[in-house]
Amino acid sequence: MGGLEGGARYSSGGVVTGQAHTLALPENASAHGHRIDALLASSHFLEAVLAAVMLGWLVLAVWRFRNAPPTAVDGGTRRSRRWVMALALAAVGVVDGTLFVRSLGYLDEVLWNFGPPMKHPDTVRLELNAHQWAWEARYAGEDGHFGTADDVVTWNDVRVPVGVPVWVQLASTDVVHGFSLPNFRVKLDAVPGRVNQTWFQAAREGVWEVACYQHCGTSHYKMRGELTVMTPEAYAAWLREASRQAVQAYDAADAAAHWGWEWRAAP
Ligand SMILES: [Cu+2]
Repeated sequence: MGGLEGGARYSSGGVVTGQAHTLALPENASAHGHRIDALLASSHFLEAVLAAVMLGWLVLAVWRFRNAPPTAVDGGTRRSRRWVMALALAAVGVVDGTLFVRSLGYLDEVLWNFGPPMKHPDTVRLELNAHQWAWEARYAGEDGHFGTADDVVTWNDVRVPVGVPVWVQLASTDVVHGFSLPNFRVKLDAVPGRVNQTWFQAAREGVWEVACYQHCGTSHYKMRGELTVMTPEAYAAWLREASRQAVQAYDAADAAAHWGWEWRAAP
C-alpha cells in the first residue's frame, strides 16, 4: 500500500482500495485530466531529448579533443557563436513553444471555458468554503437557490454525479488554502475575500481525495476530504434526502452556518 498521499483512491470507509498510476501520477478520474497528463508527458519527452543531445555533444567534444592541449576559452568563433545561439533558440522555441501552444489550447477549451457548465442542464453548482482545517461544501438544495433553508451543507464530504460538469465557486474564511483534486488534475487557490471559480467533470464513479495544497497552519496535514462520484440517480436521491433533512435542522439564528453567497456569474 502506498499510503494516502499522492491522490490515493480509497473507499468511503477511508480504507485504501487501490492505486493505479500512469507516469507516477495519481489515477486520472476526470474527463479532461488526460490533457494535463499529455502536457507533462510531452515536456518530459522533450526534456529527455534535450538531455540526450547535450550529453552526446559533451561526450563527442571530450573524445574529439582528447589529445588537444588545453587552451583559454575565448568565446569561440563568430560562426560557432551563431550556431550555439541558433540551437539554443530552437530548443526554447520547440520545448517552450509546444508547451505554450498546448497549454493555451487547454485554457481555451477547458479551464477558462465555462460554456459546458453554463449550458449543461444538470450542472452541479457547488460552493466551497475552506477553513483551518476542513472543507465545507454547500449545495443549493431542492429549490435550486443558495442561501435558503434547504441548502445542503457538508464537511469534508463532497458528492457529485458522474458525467456532468461540476461548477465550483471557492472561498476561504481564514487563510489562503489550496483546493486540490489530485485525481482530477484540479487546483484552485482559496483566498479570503474573494470567490474563485473552476469546473471539472468526473469520468467514473469512485471515492477520491480532496486535498489542501497550501500550507495553512499546524493542522494543514489534516485538511482532507472525500470526493464521492456517484451515479446521477444515487446523487439525486442523496441530495433530495439531505435537502429534506436540512429544512428540518434549519436554524435562522445560527449565523455561522449561513456562509454561502449569491451564485456568481462565470469569470
Ligand atoms: Cu488548507
